[in-house]
Amino acid sequence: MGNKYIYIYPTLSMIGSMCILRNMEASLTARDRVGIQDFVLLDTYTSESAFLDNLRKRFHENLIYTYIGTLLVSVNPYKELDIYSKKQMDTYMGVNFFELPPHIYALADNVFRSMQSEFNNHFILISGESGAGKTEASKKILQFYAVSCPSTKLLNNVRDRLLLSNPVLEAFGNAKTLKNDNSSRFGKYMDIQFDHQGGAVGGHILSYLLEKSRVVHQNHGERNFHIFYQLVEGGEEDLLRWLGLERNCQRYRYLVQGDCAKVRSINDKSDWNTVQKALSVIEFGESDIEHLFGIIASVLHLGNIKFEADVSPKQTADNQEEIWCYMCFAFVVQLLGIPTQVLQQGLTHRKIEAKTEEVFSPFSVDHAVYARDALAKAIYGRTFNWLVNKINESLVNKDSSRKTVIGLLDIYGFEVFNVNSFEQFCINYCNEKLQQLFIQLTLKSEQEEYEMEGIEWEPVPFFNNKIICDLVEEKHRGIISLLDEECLRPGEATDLTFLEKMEEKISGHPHFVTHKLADQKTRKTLERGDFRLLHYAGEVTYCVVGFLDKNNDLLTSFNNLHNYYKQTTDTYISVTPQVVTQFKSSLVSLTEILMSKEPWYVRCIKPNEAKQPGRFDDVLVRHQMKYLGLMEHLRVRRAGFAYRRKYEIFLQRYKPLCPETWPNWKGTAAEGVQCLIKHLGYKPNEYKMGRTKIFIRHPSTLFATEDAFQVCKHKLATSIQAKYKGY
Ligand code: AD9
Ligand code: MG
Repeated sequence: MGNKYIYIYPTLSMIGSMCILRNMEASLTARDRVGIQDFVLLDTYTSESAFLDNLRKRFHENLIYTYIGTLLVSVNPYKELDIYSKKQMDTYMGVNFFELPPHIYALADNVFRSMQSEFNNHFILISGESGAGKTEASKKILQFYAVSCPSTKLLNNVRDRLLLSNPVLEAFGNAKTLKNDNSSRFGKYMDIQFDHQGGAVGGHILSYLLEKSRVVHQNHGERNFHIFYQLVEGGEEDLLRWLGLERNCQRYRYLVQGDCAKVRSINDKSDWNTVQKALSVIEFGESDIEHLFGIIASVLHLGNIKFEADVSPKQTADNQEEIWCYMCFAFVVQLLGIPTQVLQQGLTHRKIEAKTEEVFSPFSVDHAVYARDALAKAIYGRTFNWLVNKINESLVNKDSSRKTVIGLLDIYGFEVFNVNSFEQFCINYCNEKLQQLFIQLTLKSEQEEYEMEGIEWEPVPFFNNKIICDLVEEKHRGIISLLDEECLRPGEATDLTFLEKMEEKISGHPHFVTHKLADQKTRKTLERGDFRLLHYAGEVTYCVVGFLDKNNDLLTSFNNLHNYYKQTTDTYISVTPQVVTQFKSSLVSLTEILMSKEPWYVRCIKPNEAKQPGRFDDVLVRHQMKYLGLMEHLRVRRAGFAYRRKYEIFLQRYKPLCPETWPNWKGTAAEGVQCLIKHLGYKPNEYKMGRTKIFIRHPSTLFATEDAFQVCKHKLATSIQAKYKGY
C-alpha cells in the first residue's frame, strides 16, 4: 500500500477539461439558484439589478445573509429560521470567515478572533431602517458570545446579566410602532469587555435620546412603551392593588391613544414574567423593583388626572369619573412621595417670583394638561436613565487588568411617517451621522489597506452626506443652532418663528425645502408649517409644531414644578435635568468612541412593509440598497481587487492544487502562494502580491481556483476511500 494518493494537480488551463467543466456547471447551477454569497464576486458588480437579483434569489432560498467582503448584508425573513441553534454556533466557532455560508455568527466569530489575536478594540455597527432587524441581529451576536466564550461560574454570572439586560431595556425602551411591533425608541451602544482568555468579564451600556413623548401620546396604531402594558396585564394582584392599578389598559389614558393596547405578536403577560426574572438576575433588590413600578404606576395615574376650567381640583368628587380622577391623583402623591399641596399647585399654577414674595398665577386647562404631561415624560425619562445606570453597575468589572472590548451599536433606524416631528428629526439626524462615519471608515480603511500593502488604487466617487450633517449641526447656521437660538427667546419665539428663521438663513441649501421653494426643488407642495429635508436616505417632511417645546426641557418652563422636582428626595427621579439638544454632543462623543475602534458592519434590509415572510418588494429593497450605500461599498471593495486574503489562509486552502506546496510548504507563506499561483497559471495583471496578502482582481480567477479545489478535494476523498478499501 505504498501508493501515493492519486489525484491530479489542475492548472487553470486544464479547467477546460470535460470533467472539470461538468463540476463547474454543477456549481454554476447552484450559484444560479442560490445566488452568490459574496457580492464582491458578482461579475456585473456595478449593476444594481444584478445585486438585487442576487439578494432576492437568496432571500427566497431562506439565505438571508450575504457578504460584501467582510460587511454582512442581512434581509429580515419575518419568520423563524432554523439557523440559530447551538449546533450552528458550534459550526461557526473558530472557522475562517469565508469557509462557511455567510452568517451573523461568522461575523461575530471573526470579530472575536481578530480582537483576540490583535488584542485591540472593535465595534459592530448595525444599521438599517426601522424594522429591518437591527435589534434581532445585535441579540444574535450577544447570544453567540454568551455561548462561545469560556465559561466559569463567575463569567456565567456576567454572561447572564449581559443577556438579560436586553429584555429589561426593551420593556422600558421599545414600543409597537406602525413600522415595527418591537421598535427601539432609544439608541443603544453596548461594550462587552473581554479578558485575555476571551472571557466576557463585564459590560457597559450607553443609551441615546429616549423618545419620551411616547409616554403621553401615541399615534393611531401605536403603543406606549411595552412595560406599561406588561405591568397592567402581568403584574401580580398584590402588586396592582398596592399600586392602585386596575387590570384593564382601557382605564389609562396614556395607554389607549393609539387605540391598539393589544397586539397579536406580543404577549405582555409572559414578557412581564421574563422581565421580572431578568431584574432579579441584574441585582435589582425588592425595594428597587417596588419603587421602579411605583414610578411606572404613578405615570399611569398622572395621565388620568383631569382639569376643569376653574383650574384647581375640587375638594369633593360627585361622580364616578371624578372619584377615579381623585384616586389617581392620590396615588401619584403617595407613590412619588410629593406633598398633595405641592403637586396640586405645581400642576395648576405658574410661580412668578416677585421682589419680595412668590406669586402664583393659574394655568389655563391646556397649560395644566401640558404641565401634567411634562411631568410624566420627565419622570419616565429619568427612570429610564436610572435603569441604565443600575444595569451598568451590575455589569462593572472590578478587575483592573487590561481588557479588550467589542462594542455593539443598535440605534433606531431611519424613519418616515405620514407626520414627522422632532423625534424623527433627531432619529434621522442620528442616521446621517452614522452614515457619515461609515463613509469615513470604509473609505479610510480601504485606502489604508491598499497603502499598507503597497498596492495602488483608484478612488471611487460616492455621495458624501457630510453636506446634510452640516446643514443640521453646523455652528450658528445649522438647524440645531437655529432651534437653540429660538429656545432662548421664551415668550417671543414660536415654532413658526423657528421656521421663518430657517427660511431666512438656510433656504438656499440644496437639501432644505420650505413651502416657498417646494415646487422648484422637489416638485411637491408643502404645508405652511412644514419643512422638508432631503436626507441621504430619502426626503422627509417635518411638521414644525412642537419643535421648541420638545427641544426645551419642558419642565424648566414650569419653574415651580421644576423646583419640587429638585426638592424631592427620591433618588430615582431627582437626577440633573437633561436637555434634548444634548443629543448632538452625545453623538459626537459616540463618533469618537467608535473612531478609536476597528469597525465591522451589518447592514439590515427590510424586504416588505407588511412585515410578512416570503415577500420581497423590489422597489423597497432597491431603495435601501441605495441609501445604505451598498453599491458604493461594493465598488470601493472592487475598485482594485475583488478578493484579498492573508497568504497563510490562501495557501492553507489551496495548497493541494500544487505538487510543490502539498502537503507541506517549507518556505514563507508568500513564497508558497507565489509558487502555487504560478502553477495555476495566474497572469501577471490578474493579481498583486501585497505585504501580507494576495489581491486578486477578478472574481472569475478566484472561482476557477475554487472550482479546481473542489474537484481536487473530491478526488482526494475518493482516493483515500480507494486506499482503505484494500484493507
Ligand atoms: V427599529 O429601528 O428598532 O424600529 P429594528 O431593530 O431594525 O427596528 P427588529 O430587530 O426589532 O428591527 O426586527 C423587527 C422584527 O423583525 C422582529 O421583531 C422579528 O419579528 C423580525 N426579525 C428581524 N430579524 C429577524 C431574524 N433574523 N429572524 C427572524 C426576524 N425574524
Ligand atoms: Mg431595534
